[in-house]
Amino acid sequence: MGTVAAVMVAVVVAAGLAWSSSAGNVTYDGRSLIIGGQRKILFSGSIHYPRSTPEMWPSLIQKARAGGLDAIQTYVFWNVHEPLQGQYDFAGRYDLVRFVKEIQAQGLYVSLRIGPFIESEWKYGGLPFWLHDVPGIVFRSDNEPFKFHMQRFVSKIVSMMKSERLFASQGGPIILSQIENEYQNVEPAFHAKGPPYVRWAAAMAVGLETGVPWMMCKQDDAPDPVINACNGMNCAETFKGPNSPNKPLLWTENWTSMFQRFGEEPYIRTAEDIAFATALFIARGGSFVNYYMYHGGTNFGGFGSSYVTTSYYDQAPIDEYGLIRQPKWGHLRELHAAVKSCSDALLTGRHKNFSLGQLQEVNVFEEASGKCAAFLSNSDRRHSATVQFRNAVYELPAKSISILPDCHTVVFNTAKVNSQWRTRSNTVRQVLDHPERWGAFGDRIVSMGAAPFSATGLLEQMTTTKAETDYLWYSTSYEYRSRIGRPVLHVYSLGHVVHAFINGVYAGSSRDVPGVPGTVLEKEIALHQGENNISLLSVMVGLPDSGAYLERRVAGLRRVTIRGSRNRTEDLIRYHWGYQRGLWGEKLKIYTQDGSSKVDWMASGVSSGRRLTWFKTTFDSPPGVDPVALNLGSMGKGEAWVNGLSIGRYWVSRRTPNGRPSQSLYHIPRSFLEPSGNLLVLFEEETGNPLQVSVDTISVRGICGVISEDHPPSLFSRPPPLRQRRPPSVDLQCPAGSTISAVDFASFGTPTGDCRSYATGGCHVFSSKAFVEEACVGKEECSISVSAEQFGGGNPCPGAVKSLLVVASCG
Ligand SMILES: *[C@@H]1O[C@H](CO)[C@@H](O)[C@H](O)[C@H]1NC(C)=O
Ligand SMILES: *[C@@H]1O[C@H](CO)[C@@H](O)[C@H](O)[C@H]1NC(C)=O
Ligand SMILES: *[C@@H]1O[C@H](CO)[C@@H](O)[C@H](O)[C@H]1NC(C)=O
Ligand SMILES: *[C@@H]1O[C@H](CO)[C@@H](O)[C@H](O)[C@H]1NC(C)=O
Ligand SMILES: CC(=O)N[C@H]1CO[C@H](CO)[C@@H](O)[C@@H]1O
Repeated sequence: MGTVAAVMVAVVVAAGLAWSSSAGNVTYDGRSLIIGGQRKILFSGSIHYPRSTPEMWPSLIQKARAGGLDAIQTYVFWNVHEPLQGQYDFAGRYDLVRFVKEIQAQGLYVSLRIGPFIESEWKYGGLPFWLHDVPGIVFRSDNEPFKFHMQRFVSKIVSMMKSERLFASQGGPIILSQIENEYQNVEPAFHAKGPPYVRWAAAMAVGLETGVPWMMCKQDDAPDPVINACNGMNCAETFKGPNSPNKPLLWTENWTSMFQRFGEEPYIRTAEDIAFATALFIARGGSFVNYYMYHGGTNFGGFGSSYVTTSYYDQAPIDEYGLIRQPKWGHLRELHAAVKSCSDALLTGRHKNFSLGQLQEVNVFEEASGKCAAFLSNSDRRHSATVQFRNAVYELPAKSISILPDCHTVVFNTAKVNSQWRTRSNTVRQVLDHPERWGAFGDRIVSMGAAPFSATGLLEQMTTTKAETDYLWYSTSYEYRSRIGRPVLHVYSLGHVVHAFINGVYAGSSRDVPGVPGTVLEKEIALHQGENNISLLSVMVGLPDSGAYLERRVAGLRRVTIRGSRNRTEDLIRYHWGYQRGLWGEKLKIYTQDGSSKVDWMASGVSSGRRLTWFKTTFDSPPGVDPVALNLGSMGKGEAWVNGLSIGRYWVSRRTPNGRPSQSLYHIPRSFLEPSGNLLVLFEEETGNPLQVSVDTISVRGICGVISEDHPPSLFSRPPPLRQRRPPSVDLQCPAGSTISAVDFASFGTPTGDCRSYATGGCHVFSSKAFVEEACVGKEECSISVSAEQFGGGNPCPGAVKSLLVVASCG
């Protein structure tokens, strides 16, 4: 075995974080970005300003900084800034300058991905919908109208940043900007109009003279001097590399998880897997890694793209609520510190790699002075490996990389998680179960005669609503004659959901089937002889956000027929249809204080089970500072507002293959709340029951640590394990304001499993639990060394490598 931690290399935790105000002109070479004349290895994380609140920004950025990040990356969201052509909004959650300055205040850099096409699981990929109606426009191609508006917006953002002196060349924090986004994916569809657009976009951006480099991600032929960067899960393995030896290896999106659609389970990417991919990228010469997302946040309002849940990348190192997600956050923090301790060798040393076995490799960075850093990697996904490197023997767990900042001492292995684990839980603070405190208002079922406008045929939904609402009513009048037999209504829609009403009475709904475009409603209906009102509500769950020719996408009803049981089919496509954009309640803004007084709310309607009903109540803020969420587990599908602010779409009735809702808890930022009397309004499309809705708080209740005797000591344990041999320790810490209230499990010996599932093993010191209770209960944090002396001396199982596993609760 290599000398484990006999000499700990001084881990310059602070140096990695402190921003030596040396912002300055940014250039690059084949090794890295060069900021103010200095080469840098940079860790960056995506945080999107409209997906949180200005009140949350300082703490999110502070947690990112404490996690060892050097930079925050964000897209710029065109459609929130210019909702109507020429009318700009940079206030509140959309205050980009404030966000950038907040990052600057905390000493971090900014990577600004202007796009302005951003995808990002965001409505229309970030493009404002009015662009769709610009005559002759073809998005993202060599098309004058598109280029005109793109240049206008990009120039506006650049000049805004310049006038606030935010580019590094002006002493500000922005070190990198991005133009376009993953264009290569769609470029072939534009044929001859693709390549000139790429060249134009690059030249246009470079011409704005920001003094910092531009990059394009997923664009292998990014024109000089624009840097081509990689997005994906495993850039070390899949990326062909920069298209010039003078460009550095940058990774703009290393996915920490995956966004989630309604109907899907969360995607869990382990801390070990992310750390492996990142370490391999650095080992192979990478110099900039951005985690996508570092904090995902919330798709407030209707801004999530098709089917995307309101909660965005909750599995990131900082969760939706702004709480640190462990062990992901802590494991990456250790990785960053370990890599930073190799910075000199990485940036100035000669890079060589050798094979150490069939699936084992070492990457060495060695300076003439003798300074040396090494990354030992084992790509075998199943088996650990024993390798020899410079006269020492190292054990590498399956799919792992060990980092040796002095080419000798292992300070970090990507598969060995030393960070504490945490379990988040929700506590019900108030169930809104008093029927007398609720009011209900049934929205109008729009019949042809009541529709504000009409047209022949079925209109395209997005063009008709201007994408300002999810809802479009289609209604017509149908003359039924019983000789066609029992009627079956057939509706084919490219919207996401359809609700059908016949003569004002609910008749049925449809939603899409995963993997099949469009939704089909087929339902036997009851019709009167003679005239009948057919009212169909087409609902979109977000706009598309990707693909070529986005401007040509269509949605809404495409075909409506009534088929008689005697096989006569009547096509309603050519009928005269009445239309209403949005819901009556939306038009009155009844989710606001003012708007809510415009309708009569019925106390008795709360449990009527009527579809398309608005519900209203008030609630008090839970005391304390824990994040707040609305538990909508008893509802079906719709949208929720608190004090007039949309907290997003909900869709609880859409179950995952395991029968669970994809999302039941919906974040209410504390800044949306008053101490008491908060107006809560729900629009429910189905038959959800508001009397079981609760106001919950979210906190970390469970903590757990596990570590084995032969693990390198934590790079962050206190006091720091510098230059002295200390046994590794389990470090437990409850969130501020709470203490360790109970030890639920503790075993020193050979416990099996990890914090997800565990049991005592063949060797177990019986007093483990009592000992840990003594050391930890009542304290905010505690640290227990993994050594036999600590547990009463003696050696309970000679020869075995022992470990300590502790599971505790915070309260
Ligand atoms: C960047 O370079 C320009 C011209 O070379 C120079 O005027 C400016 O002072 C530099 N900025 C910084 C922050 O060093
Ligand atoms: C050296 O690294 C390159 C990629 O960076 C890789 O393709 C090659 O297999 C490595 N060589 C060895 C011997 O591991
Ligand atoms: C259809 O709707 C109109 C109002 O738009 C109403 O006057 C008429 O009675 C309705 N017909 C039926 C059969 O319900
Ligand atoms: C309607 O057509 C289907 C097949 O197209 C046939 O199976 C069915 O018997 C027909 N029904 C009547 C009432 O003619
Ligand atoms: C959703 C998606 O595109 N995932 C891809 C991310 O990248 C990895 C490899 O880099 C692919 O395997 C995934 O399919």
